[in-house]
Amino acid sequence: MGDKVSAKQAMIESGVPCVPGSPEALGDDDDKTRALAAAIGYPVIIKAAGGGGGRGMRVVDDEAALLQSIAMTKAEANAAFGNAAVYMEKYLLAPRHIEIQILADTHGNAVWLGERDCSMQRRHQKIIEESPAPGIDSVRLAEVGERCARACERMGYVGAGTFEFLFENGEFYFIEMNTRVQVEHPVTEWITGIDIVEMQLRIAAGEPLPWSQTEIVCQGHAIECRINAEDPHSFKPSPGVLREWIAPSGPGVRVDSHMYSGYEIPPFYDSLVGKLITYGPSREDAMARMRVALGELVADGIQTNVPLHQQLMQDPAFMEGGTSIHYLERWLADRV
Ligand code: MV4
Repeated sequence: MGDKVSAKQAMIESGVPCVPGSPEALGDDDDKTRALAAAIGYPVIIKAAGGGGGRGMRVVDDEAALLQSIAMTKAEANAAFGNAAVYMEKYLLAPRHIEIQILADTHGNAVWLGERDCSMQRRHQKIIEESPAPGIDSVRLAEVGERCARACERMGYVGAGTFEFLFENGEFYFIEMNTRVQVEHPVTEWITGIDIVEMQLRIAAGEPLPWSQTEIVCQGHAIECRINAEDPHSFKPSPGVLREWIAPSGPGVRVDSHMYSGYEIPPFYDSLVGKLITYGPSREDAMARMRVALGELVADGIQTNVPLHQQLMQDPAFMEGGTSIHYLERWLADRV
């Protein structure tokens, strides 16, 4: 099938914890569908099997809205993905988005490289990611990480991959797998000392993974702020000539960007123009370095979201750690 329903089935078989829901795509038996939703408990969410990244989903609050919501999601899914199949899950109200990085070689071995907290997002665009995820029990995390690595071995997965979870009340719920290197991979590189892109190339060349799981050690804390060329209030893209660009640098600071003074940001792409990553022995150290680095960054001639990052790095809830996937949108709505 190659869709999210079969991905979820594979995870259940490998003992990766999933959101309670329909074991298969929803069928035409309305009584069965209603009974399923009642058993899961409202609110439920209807998701397109061929969807992803937040498209093709609908939350259903009660039975009165169930069948019509399913019909609408199916019609949208068919139009958008050419696949009308939908499935049902319990809707988690305020989860965090935690993901686990894995590497798998062509010799049947896989390891997991810790987790990332990517909860700070707006409209399914992440803006801050960090590793480790604040306040998560390391024993439970290791159990889930092990299951992800074993799932890769069972599936014959090769390369870098990410298991996405929702995390609520101390439990992990698998939602999707990303079969690629992701924007936020630098935070994992920093705390593990492993170059993920180098490893993709070595894996593709047929080399075996050079370490066993016990040799993978996560140390310190890394935070990434995505630098977007956009109005920090309206989020309207801000392309144009970057008159002056000064990237911060120094111990515990990494900048991944193609920017230079005089560069013209074209209007055709998304607004991500750089990634600012800081590292420290503790989360507080990484945040302190991020505050200094954000203050040193110069991007004249265009607007960026640096002021937004500066506010968030001083926000009490972010500083405490553990904010949900809804935090940023609510924070923006309350902002003056
Ligand atoms: C959910 C959910 C709550 N409960 N599934 C959104 C994108 C897609 N990857 C899955 N998504 C969600 N699935 C259940 N059962 C809430 C979301 C969700 C979300 C997830 C991760 C990051 C940001 C999000 C923003 C809104 C909703």
